[in-house]
Amino acid sequence: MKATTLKKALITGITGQDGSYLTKFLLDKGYKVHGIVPRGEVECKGRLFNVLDHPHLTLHDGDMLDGASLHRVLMTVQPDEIYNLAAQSHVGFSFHAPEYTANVNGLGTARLLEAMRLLCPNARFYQASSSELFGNAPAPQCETTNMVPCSPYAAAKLYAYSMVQIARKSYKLHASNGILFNHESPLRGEDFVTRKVTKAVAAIKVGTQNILELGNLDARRDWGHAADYVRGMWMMLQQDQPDDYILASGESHSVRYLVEAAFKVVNINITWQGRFTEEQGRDQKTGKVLVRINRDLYRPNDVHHLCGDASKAREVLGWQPAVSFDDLISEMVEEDMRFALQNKRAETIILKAENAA
Ligand code: NAP
Ligand code: F7E
Repeated sequence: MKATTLKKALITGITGQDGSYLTKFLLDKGYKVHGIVPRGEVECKGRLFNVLDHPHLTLHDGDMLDGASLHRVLMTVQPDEIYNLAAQSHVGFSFHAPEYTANVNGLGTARLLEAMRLLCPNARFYQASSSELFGNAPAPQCETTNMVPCSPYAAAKLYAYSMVQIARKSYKLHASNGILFNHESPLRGEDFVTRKVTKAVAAIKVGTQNILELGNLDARRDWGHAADYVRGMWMMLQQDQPDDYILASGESHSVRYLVEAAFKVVNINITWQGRFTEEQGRDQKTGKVLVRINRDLYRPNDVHHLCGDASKAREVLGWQPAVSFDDLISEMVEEDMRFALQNKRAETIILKAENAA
């Protein structure tokens, strides 16, 4: 019987939200998955907890800031597909660390593309591009919309996006940009607004937090589920020709609406009073203030309205999202409720033990 060789995928940013969903997706498809982990830090692997022992998963030390480490990994693995998900991915933080963000997100991509060109030019390359590239270009945004970055994060991602197109045109590399609109999940980092909200809603419901502080409530985003979006990444690399595609739900909501939707999952109705930085969200039943504005959480420059048109991905790839906004928020709140109850139980046990001592 002829032995079949499994395809090899290499993922940078494997310990992030998308990295963990993509790893599970590719392992289920029968791939051998290799991941690059900066600093080899064990505690960063938390999101991979349910696949860490999988025989087809291998982690390698490597850093987007260190070209030699990327060369070493590519030489060892010789991947068929490369998914470049590694980034300093927080837009707000990029205003505090513009140089670092440019180095990881921008130059890091150039380093990886150059390593691929030299060591495995027949591999296929996916670049995690972002709807932030469009800045405040009018919605809906599609692949031909003007890109006007509003943050150091977006500027660095625009450089990476361009380097992918340059590699494709100059060296005929199979390199594609996925221009992904916001996608979330229970594994979303706690500094991003959806997870910050769902975590706070759960903690407020179980009584371990009193209030949720936010910045710009008027910003509108097109939020989908990470599981749908990693499927789209893979679909792009299965095409004969490389290209750039938007993945989006086509629906947008304000941060204010997100807050209302999340509290509704735990049967709290929020009513709003006051304007601008004086605005407050109260529990309709008790009148208690549960949400207030913190000026420090505003960004020096924000993107007001992102809403994507994913017609090209629908028509060419046959991609469409399966999870609705309401189901996404319910899943996130329910998962955070489980954590919040666990934490509360643990705190009660510790308190009882301390009192008994
Ligand atoms: P994430 O959770 O922040 O994950 C980022 C990953 O990059 C982490 O594993 C992180 O590892 C790794 N990383 C950071 N600096 C690195 C370095 N110097 N070398 C190697 N790895 C490094 O982000 P995500 O939400 O999964 O997003 C994945 C990618 O898609 C990112 O490039 C992001 O910019 C882009 N994107 C995300 C969205 C979205 O809505 N989620 C939308 C569009 C585009 P450590 O945690 O150990 O530092
Ligand atoms: O902010 C507003 C904030 O940080 C969304 C990244 O994955 O998606 C993500 O970037 C909106 C912004 O995501 C708070 O001002 C209000 O208008 O959740 P976010 P993001 O900036 O859209 C894109 C597509 C990426 O590529 C990025 O990698 O919410 N907002 N109050 C707040 N945001 C945060 N984080 N915290 C607040 O307290």
